[in-house]
Parts: sequence; C-alpha cells; structure tokens
Amino acid sequence: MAVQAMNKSISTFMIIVAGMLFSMSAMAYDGSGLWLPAARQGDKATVISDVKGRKAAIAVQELRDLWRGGESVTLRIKRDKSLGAEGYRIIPGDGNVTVTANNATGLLYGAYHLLRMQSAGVGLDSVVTEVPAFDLRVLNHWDNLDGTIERGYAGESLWKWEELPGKISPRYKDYARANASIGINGVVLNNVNASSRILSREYLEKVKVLADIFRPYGIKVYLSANFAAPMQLDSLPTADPLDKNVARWWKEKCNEIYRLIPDFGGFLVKANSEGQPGPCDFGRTHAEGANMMARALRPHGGKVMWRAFVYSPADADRAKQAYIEFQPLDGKFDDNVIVQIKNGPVDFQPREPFSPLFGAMPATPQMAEFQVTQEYLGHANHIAFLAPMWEEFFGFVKPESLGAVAGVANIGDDDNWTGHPMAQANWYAFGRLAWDPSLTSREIVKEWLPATVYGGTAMPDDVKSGLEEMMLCSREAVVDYMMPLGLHHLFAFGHHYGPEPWCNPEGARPDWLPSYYHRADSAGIGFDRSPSGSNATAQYPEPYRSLYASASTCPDELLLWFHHLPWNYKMRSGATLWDELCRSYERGCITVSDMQKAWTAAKPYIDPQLYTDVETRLATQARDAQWWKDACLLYFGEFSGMPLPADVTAPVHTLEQLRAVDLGITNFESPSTSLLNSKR
Ligand code: GCV
Repeated sequence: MAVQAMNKSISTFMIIVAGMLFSMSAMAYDGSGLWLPAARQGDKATVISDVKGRKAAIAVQELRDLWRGGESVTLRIKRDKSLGAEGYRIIPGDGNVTVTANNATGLLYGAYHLLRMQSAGVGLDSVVTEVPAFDLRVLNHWDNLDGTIERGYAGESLWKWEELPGKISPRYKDYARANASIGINGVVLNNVNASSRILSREYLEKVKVLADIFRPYGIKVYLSANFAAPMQLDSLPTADPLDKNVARWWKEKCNEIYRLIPDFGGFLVKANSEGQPGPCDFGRTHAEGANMMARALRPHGGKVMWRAFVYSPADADRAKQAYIEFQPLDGKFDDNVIVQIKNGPVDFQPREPFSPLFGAMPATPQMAEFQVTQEYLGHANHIAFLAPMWEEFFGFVKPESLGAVAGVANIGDDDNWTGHPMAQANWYAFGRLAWDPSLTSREIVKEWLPATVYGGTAMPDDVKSGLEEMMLCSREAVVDYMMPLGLHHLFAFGHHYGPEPWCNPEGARPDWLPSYYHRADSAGIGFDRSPSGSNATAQYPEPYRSLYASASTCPDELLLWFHHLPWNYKMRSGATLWDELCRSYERGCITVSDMQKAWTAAKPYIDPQLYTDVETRLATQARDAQWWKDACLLYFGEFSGMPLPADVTAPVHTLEQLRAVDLGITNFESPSTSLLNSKR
C-alpha cells in the first residue's frame, strides 16, 4: 500500500513556503484555482528529464512553473516492479530531488506529490514511496446531456455537449489536471440514469475529444450505458442479454467506441433500479446482463462497473434488498465486471452502517461508491467535510477487499467548481483517499487548507487549528442536527434538503417516505432491524451481526438504524433516549455556531471574497440547523409527549409554521430568518 517513507535520510531540506507562496490577497479570488499553486513569476525551476511524451512533458512543465523548493528536480524512468503502473519514488539529494517510476504516469503523480508537499509546507527528509491502493479511482458524473446535473449544486455540467466536438472549453484541461493532481484516473462522463444518445456516433465523437484531452493526465473515459440502448438507438425488438442480435449490437458498439477511443475504460450500468431498464426486464439476472456487456468489452480490455443500487420490494426492509438480489450471484460475474456498491445499504445518508454486501461476495470483484456531492448533507449550502465519513467506512471495509472506488462528483461549471468553496475539500479528499485509504481526515485537511485557503498568509497557529476543527467536526455536526443516533431519511420528498419527518405525499412509494424509516409512535422511535424485526442484522458478518443485533451492544450512533426503542429507553450516558435525541440536535446547532466563530477568527487572513462567501453560507447552515432541530423535535415530541431537557434551548418555530413551509420538489427555501433564533 501507499506511503512507505524509508528511514534512509539522504538529505534534509525544508521546502520554503511562507513568503514564497502566492499571496492570495494579491490575486482576485474566484476559487477556480482549486488547491493547485499559481504559476510562479520570473525564474523557472530546473527540471531534468529525457522522458518522451505528453505526460512527461506535463510533469516537467508543472514543476518548472510551480516548484519553489530551491533544488533541481530530475525525473527518470527506472524499472521497479514494486511501483506498478502508477507508483513512484521521490529521493531527496544534495541540491536535487529525483523522482523515479516505471513510466510517465508515475512521474506525473510524483511531480504532483512534490507540489502537494510544497503547499502543505512539509519537508522532504527521507525517501517517499507511493503506490495507489486501488487501480481504478473514478469520478461518476451524474451529468445529463441537456446540461443539467442530477443532484448537482454547482451550476450546469462542465461538458458543453452542444459545443463539442468543435469548441473546446479550457476548463476540460483544468479539470483533468486537478484530477491528476490527486490521483483520479477515471471519469464516467454521464448520469447513471443514462440517455442512450451518449452511445450514438454523434456523441461518441464529442466524447473522443474529452478522452484525448484527459489522456495525457492519466485519465480514462467511461460512459454510463442504458441497458435498452439497442432498442432505443437502433430499434432492436429486445435488449435481452441472451439474444444474439443484442450481444452483436453491443460488440459492434464497442468496436466503434474503441476505434475512436483506443483506451476507453468501459461502462457503468444502473440496471433495474428506479425505473431504469435492465436484464431482469427480460427474465435474466444481473450477472447475465453484465456478462453480455463485459464480453463485448473484453477484447479491448474494458470493464463493466455494474451497480448494486437496487431495491425492488423483495423484502419489507429496503436496507436488505440489494443483498438479497446480489449476494446469490456471487461467482457468476465475468472477471472484467466489478460490482459497484454504495457505502451504506440505503442511500448516502449522513450516517449509515456499511453495506453488508461488502465482503459477502468473495468470488466477485467489488468497488465502493461514495457520494461526493452533498445530496443528503446540505447541498452547496452546508460545510460537511466528508473525509471522516469515508475514513469511518474504511474502518469497517478493508481496502484490500475492494478493486476500485468511485465518487459521485460535486463538480459543475460554477467558477469555483463545487458551489460551496469548502466543498472543494471533498473532491480533494475523495482523490486522496482513493489513492491512499490509510490517510486520516486530519492529514487530508492539513494538506487541503493551506493549499486552498490560507497558503502564504501569516495565519496564527491557533486560527489554523480552528479551521481544521471546523472542517473535521462538520460532518458530525450535520448528523447531529439532521439525523442523530442512526435516524435516516427524514428529508422532504424529492430534493432531499430540508426536514419533513411528517412528509406523506399521496401515491408516493412508502420506502421514499420518512415515516417508513423513523417509525415514530407513542411507543418509541427507530427501525427494528434486529432478529425480532426485519433481521437485517443477520446480513452482517461477525462481530457486527451480534453487535448490531442487540440494543445493549449497538453503538449509539447506529441505535435507531437497527432498533425501535421506547422514548424513555436508558442510554449509555444514563439519559433517556428522548433527552439524548434532544441534546444531539442541540449539539449540532452549537457546533455550527462554533464553526462560524472559527471562520470569523480567520477573517484577517483570508481573501475577502472567499471569506464573505463562506460566511454567508455558514449563516444559512446555522439557520438550517435550527430548522432541522425544531422540525424534528417538535414533530417527534408529539409522539414522545416528553418535555425538552432543561439544557436544550426551546424551538424558535412552531410545528404549524414549519409544516407550512413550502417544500415542493424544487423549492427548498428555508424558513425566513426572522423566525429563527438570534440568541445563539
Ligand atoms: C442518479 C438516489 C438519488 C438519485 C440517484 C440514485 C442513484 O436515489 O436520489 O438521484 O439517481 O440515488 O444512485 O442511482
């Protein structure tokens, strides 16, 4: 695995940061530069390399423009099996740093590693050896061909399909560069709710242009494929995977794709899920469908990423359904199929237990799907640094058991790429963890903050650590003020932003409604997934099966995910469940208020435009936290019939006011500020 710093100290040099780094205040901030340093003015660094090709040329150019370490840098190909196809070694020396790798891709990653150390102000005093934990580190864009982005909160799609292939936005290259700098090596361009048109000749020629731009940055292009494409594009009477004409159609389509894009990565498929077509429509299994596509890709070296996000009502508990459908297919997939599984068993909630499918299919390659875009964590309005969530996941699911990781991108065509400037940290963290899942959230934030927010300024250490804490506590704050103690899916219908635990639109699928998940009644709250309930706990391996099965051993943070408990249930803290619930909501609100204070303290050291943008969004986050707390406590209070504990501040809304907030599918304005608590 990655990062083995060898204890052979060759020379010690500090990369001089302060004063030499770009001064953020001197530049107009628009967030477009991400975590990459701005080009130095004047002298270029000395970079020595005789490696041919575009990739090596990019590595050389990046270092010439951006390296300020004082030493020259030598890039050299040196055969070393242990480094694999993408690894590299950085060797400090007297007046020169040498980067070695088996190929130019490794050298490019090595170059970005040096720049990362420079931005973080980290000295290079021993050999660094890095090999990525996963061969495939891929962003999934849920971008539609009309420019909209499903669950996107940063403008429209970066891909200007109507302009391609003729007109090429400079941002395509910037995007590739940003990804390469954090080790992302694959990109699925279009939404898993896929339009077949992406596979038409017209669109493939556009895709080719993007693939050509991304290639020198070590990035392969993948496409989401609609399983019914043979019917939709070429009027075949069926898409049955066992039909010869269908199989031939996919083979010919793959031949066509590879003639245009020789290193095309393959397909991502959402099949028989949320209305998407799939093999089950023709009486076939997921394995039969995936294998048919895999065989069309095989001669070219392509892969199928087949999603396990399915929930047909095979069981009364949605959390069990993917396992029920996929686990029996273990061993039935071809070896160029990899089953892509969301981190949790339901759907990217602020906290879920890990999906029990992980590890339950030992004869099938598996990959994890994380959601970088904050569909369920406050969109682009809330700071929710997600590295702690993913770090938590890797505490349960061993990286060695996975072949790849995917992240649903939070990127759009906003100047700052991600809507909320601090959400850039989630793109960054995804890349870094996909390369090295042993990194801690703290290590990542210590890289990202100076590279993006305060590099080159004289920010005092206590202010810096305030910002680090602000980032590190932010996801837990969201859990606390939205869905503490294992509660989940309390969102308003459709947009997944505001609280609506009472939501019950006519005709909606029951498993899209909050009451399906919280099950609050006068007897208590929570979803009983224990052996006396849905028995979802039985899908878990030991020790988790036993741990989760009993309320007395289930961790507090997952308690109501697995158990329905009385309001006066005695928690580990000695408090009743109701009191603990109230205090969790309160704590979430207080944490946001602390985050605001940390941001305010940083004001003198931060670009004014960035400062104001984040300040405004934090005010919204604070208002929303109050909204969540009031909505949930007032609503659940009607069932518990219990008063708020004395140390929890009273709601500032009434339930009537909150029920009256228009939470239509697209309108998610939070209640007016005047309704909200100004005391805190
Ligand atoms: C792309 C959730 C989201 C959908 C998304 C789906 C999926 O249900 O709300 O927008 O569709 O997950 O992951 O396929």
